[in-house]
Amino acid sequence: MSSPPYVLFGHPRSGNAYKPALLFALCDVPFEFRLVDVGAGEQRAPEFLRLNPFGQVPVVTHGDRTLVQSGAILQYVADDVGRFGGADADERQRVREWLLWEQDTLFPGVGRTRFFRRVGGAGPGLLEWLEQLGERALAQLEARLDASPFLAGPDPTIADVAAFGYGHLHAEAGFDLDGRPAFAAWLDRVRALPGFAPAAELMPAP
Ligand SMILES: N[C@@H](CCC(=O)N[C@@H](CS)C(=O)NCC(=O)O)C(=O)O
Repeated sequence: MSSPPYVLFGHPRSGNAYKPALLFALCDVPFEFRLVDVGAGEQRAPEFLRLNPFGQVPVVTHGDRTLVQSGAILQYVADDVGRFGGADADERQRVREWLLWEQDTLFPGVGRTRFFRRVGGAGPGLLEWLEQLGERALAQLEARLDASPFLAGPDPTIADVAAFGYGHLHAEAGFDLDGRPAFAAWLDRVRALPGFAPAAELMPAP
C-alpha cells in the first residue's frame, strides 16, 4: 500500500464520486473526504478549477498527484493497491471496456436520467432519449450478469465498482428491478463484499 494519504473531493449524491470512495472502503484504504457543494456551484470556483479544469467531482489527490475522471481514478487506485484490477490480461481488458461503457452508456442513461428527473430542465425528447439509453444499459448489464457473477469475470473488479456507482441508483432514475434478476443479485453481491459501505457513510454531508 502507498504511503501518502488519499483525499477525495466529492459529494454524497454523486455516483461518480462514490466510485473511488467505495473502492477505498473495499480495499480498507483510509481517505479524507472533502465536500464540494456541486448544487451551489463550488465545482466552478477558481480554486476548484485549478484542481480539476473539467469542473467536476470526483477529484482525488495522492501526495503531489491530482487525479480526475472516476474511471481513471479507479485504475490508479487499483494499480496502487494491487487489488480489483483484474486477474490477468484478458480480465484487465474487460475491465477497461466496462469502464468506458459505464461512462458512455450507464452514466448518461441512469445518472443523467436521475439528474433531470430530480431537477427538471430536460425537454421531453432529451429525457426520453436518456431513458432509452438507461433501458439499454440495464439490459446489457442483465445479459452480462446472467452469464458471469461479476462484470470482468468470476471475481469483483473496478468494473463492478464503476457500474455500482449508478447501477444502485436505478430506482431514483425511475427504473425498477422487474425482469432483471441477475442485476438484482449482483447488486446484493456487491453490497455483501467485505468493507462495503453506502455513499452517505463514506462521504458524510456536514
Ligand atoms: N466523466 C466524469 C463525470 C463526473 C461528473 O459528471 N461529475 C458530476 C457529479 S456526478 C459533477 O461534478 N457535476 C457538476 C458539473 O458538471 O457542473 C467522471 O467520471 O468523473
